[in-house]
Amino acid sequence: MLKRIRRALGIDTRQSEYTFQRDPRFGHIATARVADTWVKTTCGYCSVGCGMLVGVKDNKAVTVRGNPDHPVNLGKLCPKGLSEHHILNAPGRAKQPLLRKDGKLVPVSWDEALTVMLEKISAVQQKYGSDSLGVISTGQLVTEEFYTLGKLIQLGFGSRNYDGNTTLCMASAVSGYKLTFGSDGPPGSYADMETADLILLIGANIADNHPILCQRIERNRQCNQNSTVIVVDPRVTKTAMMADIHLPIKPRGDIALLNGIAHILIRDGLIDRDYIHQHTTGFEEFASFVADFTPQHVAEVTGLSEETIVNTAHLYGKAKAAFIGWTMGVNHSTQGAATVTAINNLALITGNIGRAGAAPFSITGQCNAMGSRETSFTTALPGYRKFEKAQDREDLARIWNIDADRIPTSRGLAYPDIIEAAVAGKVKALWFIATNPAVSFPNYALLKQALESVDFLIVQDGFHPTPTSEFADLVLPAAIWGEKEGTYTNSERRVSKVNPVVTPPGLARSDFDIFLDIAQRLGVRDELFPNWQTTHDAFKEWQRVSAGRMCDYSNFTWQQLEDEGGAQWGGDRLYADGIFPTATGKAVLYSVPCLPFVEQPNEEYNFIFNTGRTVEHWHTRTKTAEVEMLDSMVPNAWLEMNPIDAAKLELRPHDRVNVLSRRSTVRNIELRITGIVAPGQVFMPFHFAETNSNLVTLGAFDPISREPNFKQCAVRVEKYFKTLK
Ligand SMILES: Nc1nc2c(c(=O)[nH]1)N[C@H]1C(S)=C(S)[C@@H](COP(=O)(O)OP(=O)(O)OC[C@H]3O[C@@H](n4cnc5c(=O)[nH]c(N)nc54)[C@H](O)[C@@H]3O)O[C@H]1N2
Ligand SMILES: Nc1nc2c(c(=O)[nH]1)N[C@H]1C(S)=C(S)[C@@H](COP(=O)(O)OP(=O)(O)OC[C@H]3O[C@@H](n4cnc5c(=O)[nH]c(N)nc54)[C@H](O)[C@@H]3O)O[C@H]1N2
Ligand code: SF4
Ligand SMILES: [Mo]
Repeated sequence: MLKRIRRALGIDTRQSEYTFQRDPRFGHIATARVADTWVKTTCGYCSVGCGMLVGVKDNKAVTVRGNPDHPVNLGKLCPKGLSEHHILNAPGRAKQPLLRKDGKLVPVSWDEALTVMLEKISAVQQKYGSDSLGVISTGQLVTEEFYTLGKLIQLGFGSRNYDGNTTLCMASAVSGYKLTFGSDGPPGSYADMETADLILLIGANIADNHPILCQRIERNRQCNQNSTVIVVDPRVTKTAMMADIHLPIKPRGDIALLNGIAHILIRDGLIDRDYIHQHTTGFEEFASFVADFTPQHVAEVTGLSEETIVNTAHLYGKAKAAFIGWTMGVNHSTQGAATVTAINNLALITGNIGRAGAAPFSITGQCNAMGSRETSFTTALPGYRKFEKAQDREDLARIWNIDADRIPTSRGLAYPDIIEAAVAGKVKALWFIATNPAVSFPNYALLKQALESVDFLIVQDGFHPTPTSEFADLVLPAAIWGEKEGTYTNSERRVSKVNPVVTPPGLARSDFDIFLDIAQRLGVRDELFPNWQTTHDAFKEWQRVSAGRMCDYSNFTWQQLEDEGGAQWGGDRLYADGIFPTATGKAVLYSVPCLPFVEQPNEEYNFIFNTGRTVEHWHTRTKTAEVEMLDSMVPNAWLEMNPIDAAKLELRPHDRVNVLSRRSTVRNIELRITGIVAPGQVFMPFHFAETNSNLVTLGAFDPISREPNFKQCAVRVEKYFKTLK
C-alpha cells in the first residue's frame, strides 16, 4: 500500500544505484559505498541496542557495520541494522509540513503549520478543557526528546492525557514489576544469558526479533555443557528450534504453567526458604493458592504432559542460576501484568534475582522504550517517581522552579482510553508522534472512528504518506534515527549514545526542535526550557532530575557513553541486596488465577488468531518497506495454518484466503500450511497495512496495564474469491 501510494504520487520507490570500481582487495565494490568518515552510533530499531558505525560520504550515509568494540553486539548486526542507512534518503520521507485545506493536504511553511496547530489546540482546550488534547508518543525518540515532550504536554499544555505506543508493548512488564518489586526496571543483564544454567524464554521469539541476543545463548553453550534452554511458545518459532526443550503451550496457559512450577518447587523442597523469609511477603497465602495447581490440572490447561511440567520445574529449581526472559507472548494479554507477577514469583521463591545468571528479565521492544519509561510523564513522573506521592511532586517542583500544585496528582488516560475518549467526544485534538496506529492499534474500526471524530489530528512522522498521516489535518515532517543526537536505553538499562550522521531531508526538523518551537509559541519556553538550544541541554536537566533515583544519569557524560559503548544505570543488576522499593522493603508474592482468554473460538469463529513479527520487517513497515533487500525477501503477509485444519477446509498451500472475525475481514492473504502452528490456531505477521491484521484483532485490554490482547481472538478462515470485494 505504501509503495502503491508513493508510486501513484510519482515518488521514485527504487533504491539509489551505485557505480562500481575495481578494488585490489575486494574485487568489484560500489564506489558510492566507500565512506569518507565513520560515525559511531546505536541502532534505531530494536531494544537490543547494538553499537554501529555508519559510513558517510558527501553528507550521505552509504554503509553500516557493527562496532566491534561495543559490549552489546561485539561487531555483529542483524539484517535490519546492516541496511539501516537506506532509510535515511528513502523516497517516502516526509519533507515538508502539510495542512489540510478544502479536504486536501497541501504544503505550508513551518510558521503556518505551528500557528494553526496552536490555534486549533487552544480553541479545543478553551471549549472542552485542557484534557481534551490527547497525545500519543512512542518508544523511538531519544530520551532527551521524551523528557522535553513530557514537560511540554503536562506542564505547557496542561493535559494529562498523554501516553505512548509503549502501552501496546511494555506496559504489562512495567505494571508487573511495579506490583512485585515496587518499581519498574528490568533487574538483569544480557551477560546473565551467558552464565545461567537454565534459560526459560516465554513468549519471546528472539531469533526473529532480538537476533543479536542469540549469540549470548551460543556463548552460554560453549562455556556451560549442562545449561538448558526452554522456549514456551504455542508456535514452533525459530527460537523454539534453537531450544533444548520446546513447550508448545496452549494459548494463555502461561499463568497455569508458572503456578504449576511453583507448586512443584514448593512440594519438592526446591525453594530458597531464607530468601523468601528475608525478602518477600505473602508466601503462606501463595503456597496455599498454588496447592491447587497440581501437575494434572496444569497439564489440562496447558496441553503439556505432567512429566514435562515436572521436568521443567526441576530444571528451574535445581539450576544454580536461572534466567527467565519474556516479551510479547506474555505482555500482549488481558492478563499480562498478572503473568509478569507470576514470573517474578518463581524468581523470588528460588532466590533467582540479583545474582549473576539469575533474573526475571523483560526483553523490551523498541530502541528507546526504556528511555520513555525512565522519563515517563505517562504512567509515572520522571525518574520513576509517583504522581500520587506529594514528596515526589515537591522534589520535581523544586528542580523545575514551579509550584508543586501544577504537577498532576494522578496519571491521565491510557492510550486505549484516549482513543475511546476521542470516540466519545471528550478528547477533541489528537497528536501522534512517531507511531502509526492505523496499522498497529487493535480493532481498526474503532481507531478509525477516533481519527475521524476529533476536531484536529496532528501526525508528526519521519515518513509520509503513512496509513495514519493520510487521516491527518496537519503533518509535521520529523528527522529520524541518523539525523539527531541524544541517548537510547536498551533492555539491560544500558544508556548508549546516538549521533547524527546526515542532515534531515527537505524541511524536516528534529522532534526536539519542533517541541521547542511549539513551547516558544505557547509562551512557556523560558519557564520550562530556559536557555535550551540542543538535546544536551535537556540531558543536563534530566541528569539533575534522575540524580539519586534508580535510573541515575548524574555520573554519565555523552562522551563517556560514546567511547565506552554505553553504561548501565543501576550497574550489572538491580536488587543484589534483596532490598526492594516497596513500603516494607520486601518483594510481594501475588496469587494470580489463570483465566480463559477473552474471545474463545466457537463454531462460527473456530480458530485462535495469533499475530507477531518476522526478522526482515519493523512494525508497520514505514522503514523496512523502503529497504529493497528486506522488502523483496518478505513483500507480503501470510497466514500460517496447520495441515490438519487445511485438510478439513480443503485448502492447499498458497491458496488465497480471507480471515474473518466479529469485527471485520482481512482479505486475500497467502496461506502457508505448516506445522509451525498447532491445530486450531493460525498466525499472521502484523507488519502489512494492505492486509492489516488489526482489522480483525480484539479491543480487549489488561485492566491494570491497559495493554491490548493482540495474541488471541476468534476468527474463521475462508477461501478468497476475486469477486468478493
Ligand atoms: N524484526 C523485528 N524485530 C523486532 C520488532 C519488529 O517489528 N521486527 N519489534 C520490536 C518490538 S517493539 C517488540 S515489542 C519485540 C517483540 O518481540 P516478540 O515478543 O518476540 O514478538 P512477537 O512475534 O510479537 O511475539 C512473540 C511470540 O509470542 C508468542 N505467543 C502468542 N501467544 C502466546 C501465549 O499465549 N503464550 C506464550 N508463551 N507465547 C505466546 C507468539 O507465537 C510469538 O512467537 O520485538 C522487537 N524487535
Ligand atoms: N496485531 C498486532 N499489533 C501490534 C503488535 C502485535 O504484535 N500484533 N505489536 C504492538 C507493539 S509491541 C508495538 S511496539 C506497536 C508498534 O506500532 P507503531 O508505533 O505504530 O509502529 P512503527 O511502525 O514503529 O511506527 C513508528 C512511526 O514513527 C515514525 N518514526 C520513526 N522514527 C521517528 C522519529 O524519530 N520521529 C518521528 N516523529 N517519527 C519517527 C515511523 O516512520 C513510523 O511511522 O505495534 C503494536 N501492534
Ligand atoms: S538486533 Fe536490534 S539493535 Fe541489533 S542490529 Fe538488529 S535491529 Fe538493530
Ligand atoms: Mo513493541
